[in-house]
Amino acid sequence: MATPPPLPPSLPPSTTSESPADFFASTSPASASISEPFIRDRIVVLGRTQAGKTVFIARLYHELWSKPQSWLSMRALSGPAHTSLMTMCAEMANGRWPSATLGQRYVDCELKFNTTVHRMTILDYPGEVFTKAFVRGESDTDDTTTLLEHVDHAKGVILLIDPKNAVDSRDPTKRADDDYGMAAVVDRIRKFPGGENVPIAIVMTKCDLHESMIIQLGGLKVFAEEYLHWIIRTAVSSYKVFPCAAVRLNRTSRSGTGAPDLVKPPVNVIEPLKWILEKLESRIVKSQIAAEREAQDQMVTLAITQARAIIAQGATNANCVRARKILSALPNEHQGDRRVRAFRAEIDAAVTDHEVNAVKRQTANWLWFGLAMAIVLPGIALILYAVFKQGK
Ligand SMILES: Nc1nc2c(ncn2[C@@H]2O[C@H](COP(=O)(O)OP(=O)(O)OP(=O)(O)O)[C@@H](O)[C@H]2O)c(=O)[nH]1
Ligand SMILES: [Mg+2]
Repeated sequence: MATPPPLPPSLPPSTTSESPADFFASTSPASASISEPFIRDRIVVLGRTQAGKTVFIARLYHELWSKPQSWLSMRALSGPAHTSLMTMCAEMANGRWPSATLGQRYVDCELKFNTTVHRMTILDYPGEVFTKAFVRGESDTDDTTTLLEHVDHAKGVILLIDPKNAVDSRDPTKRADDDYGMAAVVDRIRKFPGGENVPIAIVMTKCDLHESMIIQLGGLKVFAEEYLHWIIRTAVSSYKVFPCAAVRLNRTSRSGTGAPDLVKPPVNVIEPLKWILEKLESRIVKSQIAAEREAQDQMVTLAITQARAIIAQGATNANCVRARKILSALPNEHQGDRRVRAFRAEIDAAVTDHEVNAVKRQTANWLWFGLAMAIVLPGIALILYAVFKQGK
């Protein structure tokens, strides 16, 4: 088996801070989503006509179905969709590329990544629909409405771009699909609710054919900055560029030098999906940690509020013991909490105040008693003296 040609390494996610240009016209969410909150529940694959969508999708599915990894597997949610994807691969194995997609094709799959299950909607539709929706701005036809609805619900996106088209398409209409059209997709995702951080994998297809062209043009990073800059500027962050060869050519095939070869392993077919899933997973973990912190924070707040209410009734010894008991009932990790420590100090101060006040009160009582005695006792003595004198 021939070894795969080395491909340039993928770009690291950008850290550019330029804001996306306010350039694209597509700003209204699709149909039903207008007044509803955006539920981002699917991963979508998009590309212009002949970008390599069908080949990429079929190979991705075939790889994950026939060689499921312990951490990643994929299953079409309908039998006919599964058969269709596997048949396409079988045809490629027999030396035939799939024919151009005619009708719209939406394949719903279930992805299991580690312990999380994701829904993945694969959109394989004729490139014309993409042009209509994102270049011509026709968003009210049936096919474009469905496409836009999927885009508006995307939690991860794979954009497929044939780099050859980006470089030498002399037809500005064709070229617009890849720069203007793709940037419009990204712009739409970023501007709509929850879209700021949707991971966008920019996959350059057919890199087995275009590798030398990319190297000649300065390598992947320079190429991406030169030819994909509108997409990258609009994405701002949370994107990554992958050079991909989904199916390579069999140069010795009897059915022609351009026949597909399914024996050679693909390059970067699973990786874009894995990158998206990792991003999503790390966000789930982060939000779980944040939710846990929030819950613990509330628990501390509640304990302090209860203890404060008790102390407010009077910082007596009994009340202070009760308040301290409430704080001690908090889990160990919260005993060192800044607010708990501060409130303990408050209780101590309240106790001290209470004790000082008690001593003061007692002293004042004794003083009053002394004063009263100083007045009353001489009076009594005088009375007794007067009575005694009269008796004599
Ligand atoms: N060498 C090579 N050629 C590819 C690869 N992927 C696609 N191709 C070529 O590109 C052609 C178009 O690929 P498709 O996957 O059918 O493209 P598509 O985006 O589905 O096109 P439409 O259905 O017309 O929108 C194929 O017939 C192949 O000749 C690849 O990974 N390597
Ligand atoms: Mg197709």
